[in-house]
Amino acid sequence: MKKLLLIGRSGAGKTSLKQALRGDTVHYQKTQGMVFEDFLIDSPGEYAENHDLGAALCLYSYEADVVALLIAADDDYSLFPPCITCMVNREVIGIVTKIDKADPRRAERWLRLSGCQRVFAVNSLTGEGVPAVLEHLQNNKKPTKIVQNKEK
Ligand SMILES: Nc1nc2c(ncn2[C@@H]2O[C@H](COP(=O)(O)OP(=O)(O)OP(=O)(O)O)[C@@H](O)[C@H]2O)c(=O)[nH]1
Ligand SMILES: [Mg+2]
Repeated sequence: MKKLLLIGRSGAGKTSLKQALRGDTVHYQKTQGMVFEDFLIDSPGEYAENHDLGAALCLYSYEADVVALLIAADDDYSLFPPCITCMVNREVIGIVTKIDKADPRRAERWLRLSGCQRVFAVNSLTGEGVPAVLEHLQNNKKPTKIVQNKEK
């Protein structure tokens, strides 16, 4: 299973998605610091909302195989600037959360503008869309190792 780092503003639904991905009961729990559990790394929304802490997220991405940028379907704005995915050297996927609350297409467009080529849509409360994220983490092959030619 590839390790996933969840990034998004406070209330975007990162912890709820983490709980749904782990098969736990989804319940509200404010994230107070970086949380490492199994194949998931959960971050507090404040990291994405604060410029200096945002830089720390780039460093945490080294702990992950895949980075997920989350935007809720009913969010009024996106925190993520265009083409931001190049700031990390990991695969970056987009995840639209709370698809039960609004049309997910606007959030999906923001995520694509930020550089996410693959965008998932989930409702963590019902589990809709969650298996597709799990499948992506299972199926995704690890990057090919660069093997240097041995000198003769
Ligand atoms: N309707 C609906 N509500 C959701 C969904 N996902 C999360 N929520 C609710 O959104 C609120 C915030 O969710 P969290 O998962 O705590 O958000 P977070 O991104 O972890 O927030 P921080 O820990 O503050 O960074 C909670 O009340 C959740 O129940 C969803 O898919 N649908
Ligand atoms: Mg949280």
